[in-house]
Amino acid sequence: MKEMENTAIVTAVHRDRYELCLGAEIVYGRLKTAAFYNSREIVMFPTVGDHVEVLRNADGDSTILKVKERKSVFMRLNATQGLPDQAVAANFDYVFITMSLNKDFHPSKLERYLTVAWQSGGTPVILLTKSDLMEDREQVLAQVSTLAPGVDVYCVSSYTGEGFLQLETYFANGKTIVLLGSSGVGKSSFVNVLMGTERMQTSDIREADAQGRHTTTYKQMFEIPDRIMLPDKSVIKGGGRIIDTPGMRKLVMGEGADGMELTFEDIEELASQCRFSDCRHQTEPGCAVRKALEDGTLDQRHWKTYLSLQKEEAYARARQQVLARKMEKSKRRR
Ligand SMILES: Nc1nc2c(ncn2[C@@H]2O[C@H](COP(=O)(O)OP(=O)(O)O)[C@@H](O)[C@H]2O)c(=O)[nH]1
Ligand SMILES: [Mg+2]
Ligand SMILES: [Zn+2]
Repeated sequence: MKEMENTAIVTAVHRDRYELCLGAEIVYGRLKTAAFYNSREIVMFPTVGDHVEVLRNADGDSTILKVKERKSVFMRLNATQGLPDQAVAANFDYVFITMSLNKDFHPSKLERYLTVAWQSGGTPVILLTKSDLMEDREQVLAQVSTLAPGVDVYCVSSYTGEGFLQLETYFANGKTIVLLGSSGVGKSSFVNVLMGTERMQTSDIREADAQGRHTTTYKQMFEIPDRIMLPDKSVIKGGGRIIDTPGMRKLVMGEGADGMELTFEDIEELASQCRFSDCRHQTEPGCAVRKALEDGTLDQRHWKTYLSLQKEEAYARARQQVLARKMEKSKRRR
């Protein structure tokens, strides 16, 4: 038996077994028990996109020793109190926020996705899907560009191939895209066009499943081929990787206010004009936010989204502090 230490990328997670891309090979790995389960410290468990240190085993499953530091990540709230939140996807460069224009488009949803995307460490890009069903897109496009200044927006259709050519710039070796969006907006169909085959199940198939089985927990990273053939048989340049995941609903707002600031620049700007620097925008005199709400220059709905996201952020920070304290304690016990 020959063993070697290497760095691999996690491409899929199946219960306790991890699919790993090691150089040009696909191998499988399991977690080293002593490093992950018997550790007194809080450890990061691998997720799709993670770079991990592995002990390569030529005869069977390799051993995952450690998760390397992440450059970007989406976290999901852990239902069990006191346990760390779970990573959903990691190390992506672009976050494709997907919303289908026929049913799914809501300004507050877009603001929430944008905030989560900015905080993740990736760069948001907006994909308005199912453009073949869309009759009047001008109004929505105008709304999107006000809500997301400086963010690139594309209308795409996986049925006709519209919009894919403009996305060529994001398909590049060494770059990874993650899809963010509600179920049913066409994420898996999008991946299937890039891959040229039905790599991900789409909801058509799921609905046809007589047993009503749920395959929705499936997440995977794919290598995008160098050349992509669109439904109209035209060919565009591909490259890089894409992560499709169905579990992007309960994403947690991370620590730090960067994402909030970028999505709610207008509110931060107003708040800086309040008479008191610690104004809570309630009953304080000289409050610029309340004035703007009263005269209509600040949209009520936009303000409400901001408030609810801010609460979550405070919550995330409190959680983080509890975990940090726990970690400190466990270190001192050693
Ligand atoms: N008209 C139209 N329907 C689409 C398009 N992309 C996906 N769909 C349909 O939308 C449904 C959900 O697609 P799916 O890819 O499973 O969405 P996901 O849940 O985001 O992965 C399926 O019935 C698809 O056939 C598109 O570009 N145009
Ligand atoms: Mg899907
Ligand atoms: Zn104020």
